[in-house]
Formats: sequence, C-alpha cells, structure tokens
Amino acid sequence: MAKSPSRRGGDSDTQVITRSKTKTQKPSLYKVLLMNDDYTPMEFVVHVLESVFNKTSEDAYTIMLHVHTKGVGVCGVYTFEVAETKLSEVMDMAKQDGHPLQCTMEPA
Ligand code: TYC
Repeated sequence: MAKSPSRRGGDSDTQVITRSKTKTQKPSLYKVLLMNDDYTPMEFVVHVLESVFNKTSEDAYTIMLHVHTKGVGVCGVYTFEVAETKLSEVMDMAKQDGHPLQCTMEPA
C-alpha cells in the first residue's frame, strides 16, 4: 500500500498553524514648495498653481502672495512620484517661458 505523505510531527495529529500578517506600508509624503524670486510675474505663478496644483484662482493668488512675502510656500503634499512629476512640470513651464521660478520638494 502506498505510504501517505509524511507530516512534521510524525503520526501525531499535531499541526503547526501559521498566521501571516499582511502589513501595508503607508506611502511617504512630500511637500512641493515654491520659492520666491524678483522676476517671475505674479500672474505666471498663479497660472502654475491653478494648472499644475489644481488650485482655485483665489487659493492660487493666496499661495502666490504668501510665497512673494515669506520667500517660500507649500503648493501641496503628494506621494513621491506625484510630487516629482509636479515639480518637473513647474520647472518645464518656467523654463519654457524664460522665468527663474524655482520649485523644490521635501519630506512632509
Ligand atoms: N516676487 C515675484 C514678483 O514680484 C512674484 C513671485 C511670487 C515669484 C511667487 C515667484 O514663487 C513666486 N513678480
């Protein structure tokens, strides 16, 4: 007669019960920051905030003024890839229009 597959623990009915925990990692978040400068037109900054960061015109104007007066301001908080994409969109738009606007990102 064929031998049944052996089990750890021999012939006893003892079984090892393993329980696996599924650990989900929260994605780390990054702030995208706009820097002030003396040359980029205010309207351009407002346009960037509306088009790249989906701000209303009122919010975009408030953020632009904040950056203009304080030197730096947060445009939004995103996962790494989204923050990186938005940052390069800003830099591309500024370069395209010949403005020295600077944008950075840092852990939130
Ligand atoms: N300081 C600029 C000006 O007076 C306006 C400005 C605002 C530029 C925000 C950059 O991130 C900026 N024209």
